[in-house]
Amino acid sequence: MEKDDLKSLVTQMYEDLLQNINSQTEASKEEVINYLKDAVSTIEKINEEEIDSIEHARLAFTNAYKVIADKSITSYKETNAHFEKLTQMHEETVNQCENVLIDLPSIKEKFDEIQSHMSNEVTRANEVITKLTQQVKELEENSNLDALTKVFNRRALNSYLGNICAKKELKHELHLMILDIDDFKRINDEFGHIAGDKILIFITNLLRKTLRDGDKIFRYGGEEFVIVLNRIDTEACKIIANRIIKLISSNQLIYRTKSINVTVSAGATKFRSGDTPDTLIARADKALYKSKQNGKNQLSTENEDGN
Ligand code: GH3
Ligand code: MG
Ligand code: MG
Repeated sequence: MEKDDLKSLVTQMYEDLLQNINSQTEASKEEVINYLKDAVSTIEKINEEEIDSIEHARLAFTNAYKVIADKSITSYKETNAHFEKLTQMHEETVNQCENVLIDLPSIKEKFDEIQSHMSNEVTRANEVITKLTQQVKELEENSNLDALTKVFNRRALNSYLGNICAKKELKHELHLMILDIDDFKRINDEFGHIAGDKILIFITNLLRKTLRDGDKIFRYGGEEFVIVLNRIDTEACKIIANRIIKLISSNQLIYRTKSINVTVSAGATKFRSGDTPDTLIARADKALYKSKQNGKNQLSTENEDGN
């Protein structure tokens, strides 16, 4: 279940509920909310300790969304059942009018009763939807995963680098690389924001396929990614970075019959003892700046030995 799917489901539910004014018992409303709370706590558990297992994190994230969606559907079905009851009440009232003299005041009273049931249900349904939407928002805010691309987000990067830099010394070599999509503003302007989003997903899928399990991918900003490469030397880091750059520039993305060419620039640096997350990122950023200055679609590095 993608975020957009979920949002449209929630919107659809909201619209359906408004149209099919319905009854929703207190118990099942509480049930929905509790279920959503469980989903949020699942997401909160995807923390630094589990950061090594992106598949696990992604699965838990997707499952939590599925839980919300399933519960939304169940709640909607219950709502429909209650609505049927209201319709029956309506019908019974009308049927009572047959074969007897119409007692207008008592009929009016019955319709007023149904009317008041209905408006109560609209209020309740609105409350459920408001809370549901809030839970989805919290789900995303508390997660370590980026909702669009499903790679780790900046919050996860901060905690991951924080842990690394807190160690007295690293037992293995570590390289950090920043990737920035070239001319992304122009691409958005030319092909639209949705095409831009698809490019972000396309690039993360490509990165996932290219990198090893131990490597970490983070969405650092809008069109910037940070990749942490463990247990490789600078030469290998350059080979990997150049492979990624070439793969991206040689793959075309077809969007609504138009083919879009995308390139990325990269900046990489090796971890030094005494580095903080800020110094490490600042060096990779400086290298990235060189790549942009030198014409984009390329890698630059920033290392002590000039490599
Ligand atoms: P440069 O080659 O120098 O990096 O230029 P650029 O256009 O890529 O960089 P700039 O910082 O000027 O613009 C970045 C653009 O990225 C602007 C913003 O609209 C777009 N962007 C950021 N986040 C998203 C997103 O989630 N989706 C889409 N479609 N666009 C995004
Ligand atoms: Mg940028
Ligand atoms: Mg850019």
